[in-house]
Amino acid sequence: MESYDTDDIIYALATPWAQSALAVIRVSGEGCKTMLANYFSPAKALLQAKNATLVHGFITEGKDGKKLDEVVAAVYTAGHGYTMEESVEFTCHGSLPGLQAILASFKRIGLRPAQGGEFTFRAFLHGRMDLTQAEAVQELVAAQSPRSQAMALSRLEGTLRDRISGAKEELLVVLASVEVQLDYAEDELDEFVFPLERLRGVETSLSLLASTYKVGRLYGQGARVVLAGATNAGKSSLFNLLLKQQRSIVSSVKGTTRDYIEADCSIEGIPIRLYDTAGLRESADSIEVEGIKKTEQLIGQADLVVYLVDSTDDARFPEPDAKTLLVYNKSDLAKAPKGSLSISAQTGEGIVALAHAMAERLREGVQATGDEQIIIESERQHLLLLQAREAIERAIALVERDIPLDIVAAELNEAMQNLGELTGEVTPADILQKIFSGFCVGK
Ligand SMILES: Nc1nc2c(ncn2[C@@H]2O[C@H](COP(=O)(O)OP(=O)(O)O)[C@@H](O)[C@H]2O)c(=O)[nH]1
Ligand SMILES: [Mg+2]
Repeated sequence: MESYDTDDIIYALATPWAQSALAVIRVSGEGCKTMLANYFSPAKALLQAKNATLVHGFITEGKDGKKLDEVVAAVYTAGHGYTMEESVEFTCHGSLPGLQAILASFKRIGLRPAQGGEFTFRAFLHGRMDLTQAEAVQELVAAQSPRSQAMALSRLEGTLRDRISGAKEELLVVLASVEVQLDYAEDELDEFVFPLERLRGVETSLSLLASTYKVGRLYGQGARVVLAGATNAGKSSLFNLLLKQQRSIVSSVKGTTRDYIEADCSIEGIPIRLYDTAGLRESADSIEVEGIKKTEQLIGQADLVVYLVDSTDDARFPEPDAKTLLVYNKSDLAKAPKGSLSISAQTGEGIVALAHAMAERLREGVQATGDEQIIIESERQHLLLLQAREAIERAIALVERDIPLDIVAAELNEAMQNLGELTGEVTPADILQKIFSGFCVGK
């Protein structure tokens, strides 16, 4: 992947490549208004447009040239708009031939097609947002559940950025007092009292934030749920029933019944990837053996296994572990043991309770803490929060053991470094590139 250039004019279709009523093409970079005015009618209207104004007109192939589309251009001058660069956003008709002609024309006149994440990268570079907000843009676009969409929107507004800034300020106060102490010989100052409570406050705040990762991940990235059990237990019936009942937002079914089938749905707001697997039983059939191997692999990677038992059969089944939900099927034919989860994949009896039990099991131990509205879902952020917290814990331990202050200061600086990486102030260029180039619209 090439590294981003930041002083040329870039363009991209910001909406999906598909027939639609409207489509948006973005252009950003110094001088783009003047450049585009040569291919716009009325040219003067675009040239003279003030910041954040709309201009109605036509994109053309050149002065007096062929009209390519009738559009509305939203114009931003430097220091404004999404990228904080001079930029124009064309709302065009969502006609594929029309869009193709415009995009080809923009390329021909020397604009550069933007790479993934490049507009947001420029927005970040120009101080429009910090790294947590830039990441929130991608998380917002990619959100699979209303809850994760709301959490991303809150981070985009800067709630996470502000929380981290607050922690950094506190840390800085502690560091400053330590450094003053280090700058003067001990006997020159009154007895130094380390601001331990202040440091513990920062530690608590970072701990709380890090602990929200489990919730954020559950609602953001969702969970893998595997339907397992003997052949004929009713796995495929349950699979179909769950998909129908839970109104899958996206449903991508692939694979074969011999292997496994997967589909996406949502249960109580948790995005679920559901797997229907081959029956777990002894077999000599080589294709089936392969299927069973796959099933075992899927179970290994699952967040939750719904193990179906045929109530009409006294089949053996595994001792349920923490991630296995034992469910008795065919309640219409036979009674399940008392107190067990019992359903009929045929009549639908007990399915709502099962879906709830699945959601409850997935949420176990991942409840958000009280008023904590800021929830993180990025593994990168989680890791840096943990590292910062650990450095602070080490600093606290050193202070408690009366270890010299310069060693304490080194740990505090380490924590500052971690938090600076989190918000993007001191994030290495290659990591930035990796983060932004992972951004994309649609799939
Ligand atoms: N009566 C009854 N039959 C069921 C129920 N669930 C599944 N079946 C039947 O059991 C057979 C095996 O079901 P299937 O879903 O293919 O099981 P799988 O092999 O585990 O995928 C089919 O004939 C289903 O119609 C149920 O709850 N009640
Ligand atoms: Mg089946």
